[in-house]
Amino acid sequence: MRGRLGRLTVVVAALLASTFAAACDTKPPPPVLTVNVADEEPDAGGQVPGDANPGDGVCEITVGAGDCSLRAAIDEANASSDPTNPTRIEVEPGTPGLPPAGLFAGIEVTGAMRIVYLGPQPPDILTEGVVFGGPVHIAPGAQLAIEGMTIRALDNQSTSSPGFLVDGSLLLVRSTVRSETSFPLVHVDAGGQAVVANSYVAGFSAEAVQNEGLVVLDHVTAISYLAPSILSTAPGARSILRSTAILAPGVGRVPPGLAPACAGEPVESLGYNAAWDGTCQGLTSIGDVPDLPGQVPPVDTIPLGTAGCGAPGDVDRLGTPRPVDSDGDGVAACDIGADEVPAPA
Ligand SMILES: [Ca+2]
Ligand SMILES: [Ca+2]
Ligand SMILES: [Ca+2]
Repeated sequence: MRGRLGRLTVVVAALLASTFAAACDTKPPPPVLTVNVADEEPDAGGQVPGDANPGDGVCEITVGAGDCSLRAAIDEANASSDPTNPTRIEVEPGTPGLPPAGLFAGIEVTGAMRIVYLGPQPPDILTEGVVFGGPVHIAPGAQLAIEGMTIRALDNQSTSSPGFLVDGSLLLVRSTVRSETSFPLVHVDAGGQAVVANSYVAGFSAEAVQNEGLVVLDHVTAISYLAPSILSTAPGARSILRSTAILAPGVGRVPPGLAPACAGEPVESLGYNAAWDGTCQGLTSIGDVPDLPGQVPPVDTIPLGTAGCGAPGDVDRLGTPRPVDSDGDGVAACDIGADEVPAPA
């Protein structure tokens, strides 16, 4: 058991290192594209205006105007990014239409980029956030990181695809991402990988995460409403979980549903995971709660210094430093899932 956990820890450490590499390496700063206008609504053909001249290092829909939408920034990054130093796309709070009304149709990611929302997440995640009107496809070899964003994946076109279709690499950090479709929120193909950390992922009437490749969930809260399962793992795929909660709907404002937590192959646990109904095989490591009574994860179950709790930069979905003394017993410890429960008043 210790050897298997050791190897898993190395895998997760390597994947998470890529998450935070920008803060501690000696590379030159990445190119930065700043989004300053909202995306326009798709035309009748589902097309949204993009970058006027991809590859010139400038993000603008109109030559000389500097009007940089998120769509245009992605176009420019696709054409000019360096996979060893991904382009940073900054979305500032107050950008017209972002959030809540930013909307764009299907996106093809072929470069390497990190989209960062610089403001706080909107308070109402059920009605606010950036709207993706179609699938985001991450091509083989491409990298998409998303940090601090609230995203709704809507099925408002003739979409018949997951919110994120991952053949390359997807990284979600401190984000809130949910589907309003009958397709999985995140589908990882064989050869693709997704790392989700300190984030909330919700499927609607399909899986939150449908895994045929490699998936790492670290401090994630995953739910689906009415789905075959919340997390499915195909034969040959690997789902590695740490400090993650797979919950029945009915938590907070989410309406009740019946989605089983897991389907398919057993998950691989690095400890401190919780699932609501006992369907997640493999939750046998320290701190795992495979059949969660009451469907609400217990708080303060991850001791300081364990499983990354309290490590430098350890913050929850909303940016609150961990750990918090969530049960008021005088000892701060980390909670399972995306959010650190505030200290009792
Ligand atoms: Ca350009
Ligand atoms: Ca405590
Ligand atoms: Ca806590």
